[in-house]
Formats: sequence, C-alpha cells, structure tokens
Amino acid sequence: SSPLVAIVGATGAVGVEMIRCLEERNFPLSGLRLLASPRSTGRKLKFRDREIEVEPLTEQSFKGVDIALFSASGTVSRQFAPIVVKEGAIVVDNSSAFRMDADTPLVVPEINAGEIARHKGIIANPNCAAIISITPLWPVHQRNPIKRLIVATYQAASGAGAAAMEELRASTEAYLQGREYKNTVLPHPYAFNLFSHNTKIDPVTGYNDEEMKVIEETKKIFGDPDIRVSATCVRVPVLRAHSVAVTFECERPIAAAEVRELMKTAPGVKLVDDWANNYFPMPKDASGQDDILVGRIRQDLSDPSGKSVTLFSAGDQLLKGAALNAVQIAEKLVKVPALA
Ligand code: A2P
Ligand code: 11C
Repeated sequence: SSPLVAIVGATGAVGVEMIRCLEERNFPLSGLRLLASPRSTGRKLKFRDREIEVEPLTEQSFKGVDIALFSASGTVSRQFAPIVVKEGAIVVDNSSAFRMDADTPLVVPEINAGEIARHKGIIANPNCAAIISITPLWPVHQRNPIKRLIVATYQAASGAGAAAMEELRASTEAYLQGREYKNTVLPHPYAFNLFSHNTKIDPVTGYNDEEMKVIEETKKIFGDPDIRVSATCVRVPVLRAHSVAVTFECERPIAAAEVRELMKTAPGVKLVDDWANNYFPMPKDASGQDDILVGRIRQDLSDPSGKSVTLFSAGDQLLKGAALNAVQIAEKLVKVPALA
C-alpha cells in the first residue's frame, strides 16, 4: 500500500515546494502529515483537492509515518530523525546534519541512485550548490574522468530560507523608495549588493562552510575521493535559483563540442547555449524549472593541454537544489517509475 508521508518544515521555503512536488508528480501516498514549529500550528496548506492543517513537531508526530522529508534545520534533523528511524520509517534529510556520515547515502538520483539501497534509515539530500554544480558534470565524468573542478557560485536568497527571500524583497523596495532598511536575516545589506556566503570561515584555510560542503560532497556523490575541488560561494540578490561558473579538467583532452553534445542528453539538464543571441542560463529562466540550465560551454583557454572546459549553469535552488531532489529520492524508495 502507499506510504504515509510527513514533511518536517512544511511551511518553509523548501517545505512548500516539497508539497508541490508531491502533488505535481502524483506521488503515491496514503496520507500527508505537515509538521512545523508551534508558530505555524493551525495554518492550513493546500494539497491536491484539500487543505491540510499544519501540526507542531513533537516526538509523537511520526506514528504510522513511512517516509519523512526533513527541511527544518540541522538541529531539528539531529533531534528528530533518529526518532523516525526508531519508528521504522525512512528519513530523506535536506539538512547537512548527516551528509558526511559514512552510513548515510548522499544522493543525487541522476548520479548515484544505487546508493539509496544501503541506507540505514536516513538518506541525505546534498547541498543545493553542490547539486546544481555537479549534476550536469556526471556524464562528462563517466566519459573522461574529471580530475579537478573549480566553481564560483551565485547563490539566491532562497538558500537562506523564506525569511531571506522576504528580506530581499523588502530591502529592495526600501532602497528604491530611499528608505533606510535594517537587515535582520542576512549579515549584509542585500539590495543591489552581493557578498561572500553567510557561513562561518575556517580560520586556517579561509574557506567558508558552504564552500567546504561543495568540496566534500562532490567527492562523496561522485564516489571519487581524489577529485580536486575548489569553490568560491557568493550570495547574490536573486530570489530562488543558484547559478554557477564551473571549470573542470579531465584526465584526457576533451573538446567543448563533446561536452555540449553530452549536455543534450544529460538527465536533469537542459542545454541553453545560444551564441548568436547571447542567450545563456539565467536564474530567472531556471526558476520554477526542474532542469538545470547549462551553457557558455567553451574550452578553457588557460589550459593548453585541451583537457579543460568551462561552462555556466543555473538551477532552481528550491526544486533540483532541494525539494525536487528529495522527492526524487522518495520516488526511488517507493520504486515509482521515472516520472517526466
Ligand atoms: P515555522 O514556519 O513554523 O517557523 P525556512 O527554511 O524557509 O526558514 O523554513 C524553515 C522551516 O522549518 C519552517 O517550516 C519552520 O516552521 C520549520 N522549523 C524551524 N524550526 C523548527 C522547529 N524547532 N521545530 C519544527 N519546525 C521548525
Ligand atoms: C545556501 N546552500 O544557498 C545554502 C543553503 O547545506 O543545505 C543550504 C545549506 C545546506 O545558503
């Protein structure tokens, strides 16, 4: 019979997209339980032809649940995911709490769906910047192993949650009206500005947590600890799609034309590479789309060996970067044939 599904963080930026993905992809479920903080108790959210009341998350919330999709925070996942597992249910966790645990599969279904089978109750959804950076690269890596990868991200407000999206809107409005705006969610003025990703900097290396996630998660998802990765992560004033400039070096020479051909059939990817019209991936176009847009594919002129290619991509942070990827993992759990 169909599973009873719970969403933890159902009122959040990712949570509401999880509800929408379950609905749009016609996920087979016997019931949907929506959980959030006590602040949201009593709120109703639409699913299919009905409204479901949001319940406060407690240790009793998971009775009868088969699959729980978590997107509240690492703290909430650490506290409640073990309770779900003890109940015999499966967690798909969008936080970073368990991603690097050896026992926890870290899954992008287009890359390593086979990992799902070895789960011990928790399957981790990767960091959104990592998913959007590396999903298009997997077919390249299989053809001609990528030895080195350098990414620079342009990350949207949604990655910092619904309140950050609201801060972008409100601060932009204030700026245009010449009003003062005191930022309370993100650490710097956001309107008409950009800044280094708002996570902790390692005092020794100078890399921030987001950059280290991209580096470490890439190795785990590709199953290749030797791949050399560097990342610069930046927050830009865009609502909900992350963009990435990617340069990679393969084991053998590779032509940009070959990469472009691979992108035409890469799962979860759409080629947007119109040189004549200077039309390439944009967060505005990626927003609301399942596919990651990829373009600007060209030889890296700084590598005379011909082994390096550079490209630019944009993907919806809330969809492929988070909710969609989690629902795709859940589909594999219930063995739904690949949906559109
Ligand atoms: P709430 O809306 O009641 O605060 P976002 O990433 O957009 O900020 O969303 C975070 C989500 O996680 C929201 O649904 C939020 O609920 C939920 N959440 C945050 N903290 C807790 C908590 N301690 N217990 C349950 N849900 C939480
Ligand atoms: C951002 N990627 O855009 C982050 C948010 O590890 O899942 C999600 C952090 C994570 O700020």
